[in-house]
Amino acid sequence: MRSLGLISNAKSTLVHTPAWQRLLVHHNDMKSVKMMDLFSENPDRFDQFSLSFENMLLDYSKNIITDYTLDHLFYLARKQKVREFRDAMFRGEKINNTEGRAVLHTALRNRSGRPIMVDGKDVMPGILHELEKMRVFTGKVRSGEWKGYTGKPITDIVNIGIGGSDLGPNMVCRALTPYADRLRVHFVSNVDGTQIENRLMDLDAETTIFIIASKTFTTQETITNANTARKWFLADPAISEKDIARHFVAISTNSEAVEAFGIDLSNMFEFWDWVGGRYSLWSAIGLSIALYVGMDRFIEMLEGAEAMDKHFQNEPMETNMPMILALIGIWYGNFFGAESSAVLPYDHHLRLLPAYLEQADMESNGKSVDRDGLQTTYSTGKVIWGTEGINGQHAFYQLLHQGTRLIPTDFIASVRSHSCLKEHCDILASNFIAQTEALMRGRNENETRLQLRNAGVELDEIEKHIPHMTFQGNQPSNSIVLDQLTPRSLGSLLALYEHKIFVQGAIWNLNSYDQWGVELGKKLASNILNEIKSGRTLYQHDASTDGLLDWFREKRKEG
Ligand code: G6Q
Repeated sequence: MRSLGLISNAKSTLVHTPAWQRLLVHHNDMKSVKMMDLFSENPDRFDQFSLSFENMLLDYSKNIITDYTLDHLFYLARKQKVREFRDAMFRGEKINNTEGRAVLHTALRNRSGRPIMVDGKDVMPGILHELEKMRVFTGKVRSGEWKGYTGKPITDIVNIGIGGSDLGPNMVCRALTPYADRLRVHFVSNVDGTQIENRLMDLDAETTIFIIASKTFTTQETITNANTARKWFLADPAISEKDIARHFVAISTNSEAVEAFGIDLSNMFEFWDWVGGRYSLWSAIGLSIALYVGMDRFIEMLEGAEAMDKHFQNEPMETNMPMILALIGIWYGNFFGAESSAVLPYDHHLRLLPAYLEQADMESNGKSVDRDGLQTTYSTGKVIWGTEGINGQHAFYQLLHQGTRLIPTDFIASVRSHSCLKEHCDILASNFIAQTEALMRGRNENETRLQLRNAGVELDEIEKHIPHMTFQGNQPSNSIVLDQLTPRSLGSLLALYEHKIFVQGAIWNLNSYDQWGVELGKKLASNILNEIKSGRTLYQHDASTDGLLDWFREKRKEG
């Protein structure tokens, strides 16, 4: 295993390797190639550059790639020992080298009974125990057997968490809404009091359970919101501290802090330091999901993810979906200079997926020092962004079609919608397919001229319009098509992206599982909080920071 490096300011030599250099040369040959020409030359291009996994299709033919491109990328992956590194992760080796931790979200969905060892101990019994505890608890709450302090069954669940303890469960609950049957589930993450105030306004303390989801149980936003929820709950004089046990549960790795907060340890669901926050929805952090759709559905989601894990482990690179997606991303980011990549789900239920993937990808691979402590001299994680595709069409797609940047896109859709409005489904599907076609085809001058002529536009007007109405095209996209969005297919889709992120991190030789970059802001915020509360300047800042602080203090004084 690669170890923690000791050299500072030294640079990675990745870009000087023959594998990288080959790709640079190949890029020179490919940079002016038009995808439309590649399709004209090869009628089998779709078959050649598409893959299926269970009922999922990945069409990656609308990319500026040939067989040679992939060969060069596979060579890079072999040289970077991606497969060896993958196997080390699945074995439970401590590949999170800066924190000395294993990375085992895959163990959370290991349904095979195979032991997985960390520090000489099999982690599977603990995982199965927590899953069973989740089954019992969710069964009781969902059936109405679990009663609130006045004896009424529970109707509402509020998950209080942030980042990895919020984005995953929130996104999955929205994605699986068609499977929800009994309970309403809400998410509070922001320390902006408006969010929790608005949420509590509609809730009844008698029938609400709060899940305090925090791996560390020290996160300021979560603990502040949890305290506010507890105060709100205890506001009624008829409620006593002992009633907390029926209305507050915790999910954490930190039992002391949970107990200190006043939550009975029998109401605590455990997970482990080898589960990264942004990879934790498969653990008890997914409790809100299991309450919402039931434990059987939650397990189906784990099984879908496990199936993708096996695919990732066992398929050769040439037919390995996460590998292919990752390598195509490297091709654009490192050789074409693409700075961002858009995720565009054509499925209303997947509307939170872009936000979830922003964290999963950018917190994992937004790094400029490699795992050996060497400065990267190449671009790493791209900016990931997006929204529901169909809404985006009426907002930012202009830039995708006619802007100055290359922005590779992932289009995601389901063949069978959960909506029974057929007309809507057909329109959605046609837009999904048409957009990838339009991005690739573009429209040349002659086509534009013809269209304007057919529309009866005057000749001199036509020439004025042409520069504005031609599209260069050649904008690449991947299309991922699910048969239907189910717990299983969602599990596979999310694992696909997790492994894509893993492969890219391995190629760039990053530790994708730490997040030191988020620490400094937290530390400085704590200093400034002291200064806001005390009204005194306690730390040295720059003029801008001092100016902002004074502005806040003065304006607050003014009332
Ligand atoms: C995820 C990050 C981060 C984390 C939150 C919440 O990988 O570490 O998003 O999940 O900061 O942390 P806690 O769960 O400890 O409250």
